This record gives sequence, C-alpha cells and structure tokens, in this order.
Amino acid sequence: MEMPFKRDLRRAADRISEADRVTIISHIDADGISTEAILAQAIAREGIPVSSVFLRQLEPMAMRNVPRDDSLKLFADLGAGQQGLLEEHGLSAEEVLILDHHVSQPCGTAYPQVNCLDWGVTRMSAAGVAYMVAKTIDPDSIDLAKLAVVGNVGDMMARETCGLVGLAREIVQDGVDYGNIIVRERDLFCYGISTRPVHVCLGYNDDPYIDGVSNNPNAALRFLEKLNIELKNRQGGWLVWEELPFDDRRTIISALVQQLIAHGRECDRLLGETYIFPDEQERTPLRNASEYATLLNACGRWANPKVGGRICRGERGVAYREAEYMLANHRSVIRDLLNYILDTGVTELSHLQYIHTGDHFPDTIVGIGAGMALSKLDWRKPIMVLSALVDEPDVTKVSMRTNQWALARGVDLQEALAQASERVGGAGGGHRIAAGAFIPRDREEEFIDSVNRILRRQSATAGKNDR
Ligand SMILES: [Mn+2]
Repeated sequence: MEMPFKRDLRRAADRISEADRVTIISHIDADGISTEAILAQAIAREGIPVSSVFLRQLEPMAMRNVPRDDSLKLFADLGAGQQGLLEEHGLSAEEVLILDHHVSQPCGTAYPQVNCLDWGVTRMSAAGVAYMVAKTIDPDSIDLAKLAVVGNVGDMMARETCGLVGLAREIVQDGVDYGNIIVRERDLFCYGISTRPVHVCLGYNDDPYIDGVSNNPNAALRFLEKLNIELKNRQGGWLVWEELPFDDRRTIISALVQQLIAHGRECDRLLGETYIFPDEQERTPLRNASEYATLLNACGRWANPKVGGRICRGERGVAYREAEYMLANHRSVIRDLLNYILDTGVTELSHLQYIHTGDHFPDTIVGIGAGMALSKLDWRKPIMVLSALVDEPDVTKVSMRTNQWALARGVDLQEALAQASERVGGAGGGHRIAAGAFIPRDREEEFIDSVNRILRRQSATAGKNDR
C-alpha cells in the first residue's frame, strides 16, 4: 500500500505546483469546506493564484459554475463518482485533478485522481487526502493538519471507532507536533464538551444510552449533583466538560460507567479520543474538532460555505459572528419552517402533497422541515417541499419525505425523483423514504405532475403484487 499512495500524492503535488492557476471545486459540508481551506492555503503559499467554487452536489446544472478557462480544476470531496459528468462537460484529463474519498465511477477519460479508497483506506475524508497532498507540496504545512482533523471528524470518520484511526490518526500527530492539537485519549465521547454545561452535554447524548441521564438534561443534572462536584464557576456560570479538573472528569466517568453496568449496557462507546485546539478561545465551538465541524456544517447549510472558509483561514471577527449566528439559529429556523408549512398549508394531489417555500428558508434544511411536517399533515401522502436557491435563481431544490406505511405500499421516492427530474433536465436521488432533486425553475409544474404520476403507478403496481 505504501508505494502507490506515495506515488499518487507526488503526482498530484507536482501537477498542482506546475499549474499557472487553480480552481478548487468543493462540497459545502464541513469536510468540503476544510478541504478547500487546506488546498487554497497550500496553493497560495506556492504563489499560485487560486479561486474556489462550492457546490451542494456535483450534478448537471451545477456544472455551469465550473469555469471554462485554462485553470487546473481541482475537484475535491466530489468528482470521483461523477466523472461521466466531467466528461460530458468537455473537461480533459489534462485540466482536471480529483481528490476524493468516494467510490469512483468508471469513465472513458482517465482523470488523474487521488482517492484514499484506492489505498484501502476507508476511514479518511477528503480533507485528509487534501492535507496529505498539501504536505507533499510543502512538508512545512503541518499547521494545516488541524483542518484535516476537522474534516475527518465532520465526515464521521471517528464515530464508529471512537477516534480517528490509521492514516487519519497519523495526521492528528502532525498537529500535535505543530502544537495546535491536543489529544485527549479516553475522554467523554460526547458532543459539546467545549460549549455546553456538563448536564446538557450528557443529557443531549444517547450514544451510548445511559439510563437516567440520556435525552434528559434535568435528570443528568440530578445525577451529577449526587457526585459532589463543583459544576459552576465562581461567577455562578456552568462549567463545560473541557474545563472540569481531571479528578472531577474521572469521578463523573466512573459514575457513568457504573450506571451503564448497573443497567446491563455496554460501556465501550462512552469514551473516545477527542481533539482539542489550544490555539482557539475556550468555551467556543472552535475549541474541538467536532464542534468546529458542526460550525462549518451550519455555514454550508445556510449557503454560506465561504464564511466557513474564512474561519478556517483564521478570521475571527465578522465571519465568526456570522457562523455563530447560523449555528445558534439552526433549530429555531427549522421550527419556523415547520410553522410556515403548517400555517400556509400544502396543495394536495392524488398521490402527494406539496408546498413551495420560495426563498424564505435555506434550501438545505427544507428536507428536515418536510419530515417534521409530514407527521402533522396527511401522513399517507408523501410530502414535497420546493425551495428557491438564493445563489442559483434558475434552479429549484426539491425535498421529499414519506414513511414506512407508504413504503410498505410500494412508494419509492428515490425512483420517483430520479425519473421525474431526469425528464425535466435535472438530477435527483436519495433513498426510498427520503429523496431530493435539483430541477430547472421553469419546469416545476411539469415536474410535480410527473412525480405524482410515478407515485400513482408505484402504488398501483404494489397493489397488484399484493393479490
Ligand atoms: Mn467528504
């Protein structure tokens, strides 16, 4: 494994270093945002002009955002699975480089690619790949390891194994050597260790499920109060987990272990490795990898990935305040969306119900809102929410949700949206129970009608099979 991966990295690094200018095309989630920030900084340090484009998804309509110029197009955290699209768009192998961790799609054009899956590495994200390329370009770039850890954690690479492993773990060590990462082994493996009061941190967690603590911050507080630990600071504010003295953290962990054992539950997911960033301000989401990643995801969801990019580059003024606002308001905006759907009401067709939310809400959350609204509406009919894209006026985002009841009666939203969107020149897919699509704005009506017909056919066919 060693040799091919070194060779891939060397080739990619040389290609970038030889470019006159580079366009990075990356994804809007935490991994994509940190990937772009790593690459853009590494490339700028070489004195090469670089610009960036963020995409929600690499689909036909998004391709128009990929410039037709003589720059090297660096597709990152996307591209491997959509090489056919690059080919259709007329991109040559000479002007493309793909850095990805998704499964590759076979393609006639041999686009050069660095993909950790080719090395047998599955627990690493695009930010990890990008970092390894950056380090090959310049071995002094280990300050960027921190962003690679954010991307890896954001893409859930630490989730199953309670910490990063393999190559992704080696990247952590670079950050430790540089001095901007502190590893806490066997730490509480829980979201919010830098920003949430301990009882809230524990009470919002259910992996592992702890009886009398999980999903109940008040019960978690009563549990902690019995341990005789100082939970507040001298000013009377709640302490966060990261600030608790070592002995108090140990006391809480052993009490939680006892509680798990007493209820016959496994303890192995209680502890994991956490990654603290000592160069960031305490009690902010920037202090650890998982909260940092959530902050970047919030930027992406609000169609502001570039704000996340500025944070990754060290900006802590306006960009940080904007991101914090987006993070803090995520829940309340979903609640507003739900109320908007229920107050405005949906239009009912024979086999679906739909609503257009215009540009009132970020397109990236309408799917969540649709799912929540379904249980309060006629849950037998799948719900479709259409929304405008602020930065793409000609494109409409479509989200659909249904439930197990409908699935048992033949509904398959992934099939319905894939077929109907293709007919109008869009693209869609997902899962049977939840799917999405991007379609041209001027063909919305035709599209809705087409989805309704497909859903009618699906339930008719399922009805026949029952007999
Ligand atoms: Mn990714």
